Amino acid sequence: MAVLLLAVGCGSPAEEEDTATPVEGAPTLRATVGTEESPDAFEIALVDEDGQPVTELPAGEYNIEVNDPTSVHNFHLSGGDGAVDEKTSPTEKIETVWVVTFEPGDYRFLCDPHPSMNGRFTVT
Ligand SMILES: [Cu+2]
Repeated sequence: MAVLLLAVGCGSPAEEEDTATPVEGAPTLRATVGTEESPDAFEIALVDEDGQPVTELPAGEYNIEVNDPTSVHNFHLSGGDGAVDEKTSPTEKIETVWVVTFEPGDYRFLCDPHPSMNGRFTVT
């Protein structure tokens, strides 16, 4: 049985089975739930490299740095008619990287236990 460890304040994060190797040259997005000050805050966000909320993206491959520092929320990203469906666990605190290929279409992200925490964007 795999034991998942979250390294806190440590230079070498534990390797997670579902942590992908970031693709060089692919844009990086950041997916977060909660806030730095308050991990349990009812906030969810997907931002680009400049920290701007994602509303529209060109299709292609992306690295998504996921930060889910809370055991009450999760981050669930899906869309593109099934092109992408990735999520963290609501009960698990995790930092991970997803490598996804966005096909044109509508996408949304939400917290499954609190679906009013959500956002959407379009890939063209
Ligand atoms: Cu939630």
